[in-house]
Amino acid sequence: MLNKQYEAMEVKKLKELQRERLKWSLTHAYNNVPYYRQAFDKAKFNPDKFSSLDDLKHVPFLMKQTMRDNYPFGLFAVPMEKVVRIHSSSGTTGNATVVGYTKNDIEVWAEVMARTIAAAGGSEKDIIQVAYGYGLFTGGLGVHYGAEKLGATVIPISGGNTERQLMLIKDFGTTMLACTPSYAINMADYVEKKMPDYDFKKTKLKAGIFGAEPWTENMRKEIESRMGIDAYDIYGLSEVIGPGVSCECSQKSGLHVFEDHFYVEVIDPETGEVLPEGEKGEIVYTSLTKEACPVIRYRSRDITRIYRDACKCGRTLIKMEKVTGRSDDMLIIRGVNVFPMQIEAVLMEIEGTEPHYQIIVDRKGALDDVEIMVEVNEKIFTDELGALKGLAERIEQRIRSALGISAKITLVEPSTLQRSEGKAKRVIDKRQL
Ligand code: DLL
Repeated sequence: MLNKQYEAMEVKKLKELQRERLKWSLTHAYNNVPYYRQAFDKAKFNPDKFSSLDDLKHVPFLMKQTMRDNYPFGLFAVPMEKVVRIHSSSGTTGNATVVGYTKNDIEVWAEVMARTIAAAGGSEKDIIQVAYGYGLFTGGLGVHYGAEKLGATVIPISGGNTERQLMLIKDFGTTMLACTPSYAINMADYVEKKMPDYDFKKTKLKAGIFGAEPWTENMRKEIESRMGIDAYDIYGLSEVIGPGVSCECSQKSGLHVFEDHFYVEVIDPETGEVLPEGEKGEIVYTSLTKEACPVIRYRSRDITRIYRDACKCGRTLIKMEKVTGRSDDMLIIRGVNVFPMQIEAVLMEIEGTEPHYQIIVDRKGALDDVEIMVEVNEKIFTDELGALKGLAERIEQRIRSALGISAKITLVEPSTLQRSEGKAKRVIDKRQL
């Protein structure tokens, strides 16, 4: 553990620290950002009177739309001369939002990312290949600064150029890989198809820190066995800081939230009601130390639950469950709520399918129509037609019984679907609702 003082703080003390920092953050936002001043006034919330964590429930939520309405710098709480960096979200759902960082914000970000890498077993002895994209996306530079702060050696290769990635892993003795889980699978596929002499197990690669998109336990198993490494989930969002909001530890069961910098609540996405710990809902973030772009009760749309357990790693920080979907990428198909991850989980359990799929939703007349394109492995594909048909039927049945929807399954040859070097695009929704 990199920073025992905060990561293993006694919970009572931690809550007291959060209360103090929250008061500062609320006041800072109120005094410096017109949006917060108006929103707090309207809700009759006076930050001077804030006294317990529980009071936060009276504060209005910050919606993504408000961030967009204030494009580009309308929610900044410091003058531009204090802002040393700008990032922007990848805009998976609509327009990108813009965030800024002061020197101190960058320092905090490096700290939480250094802790993240350490939680995955990293230290100054490691050589970390950063294959997240560099640029406005927070993945590349986020991991980069964290790795340098830890004292590790950074290979800032950014995303793409798979053959070169693989070559550097071998030649530079990379020990840790940082990229999206879908890109990790993409690398493993590349080796299988194009580099028969390459063997991950003969390289020094021992671990990966994967995130920026949802991925299942089965996908973890697949990455771990094909690359011969330990795969850790890391999570974050640009609006809150970037990667470095939460991460898995050696236990790989839930992601510890860096609660000394971020306060989390889970709410019912329909009513906005705060849910008790352990219940599933939408996670909401409040920054405790951020200077340039404080976020107060930011509705992330990510669905998870939070809980505190006695983790064997020694951290006392609250955990969040792996994020398996967003309330805004939930598909409603003929009235049934479906998350792409549920489809992935079914596919990964069926022998012969590959973790590459695309869900195409369309409307035929008045009804939703779903087609799932699934890649199958070479062996199945070269078998006789009957085997393919049987497989498609099995997938159809499993999807029907697990999710309650009927979908047309189209099996396609290996390597047909477009590969991603960053976040994978799983859903094409052609419905004009
Ligand atoms: O994706 C930050 C990041 C970079 C995280 C590298 C981890 C590694 P955004 O582009 O703003 O920021 O997208 C944030 O991506 O609200 C989630 O819906 C999703 N997401 C991020 N990490 C995970 C994860 C970065 N580990 C949005 N599991 C978030 C599931 C994730 N979803």
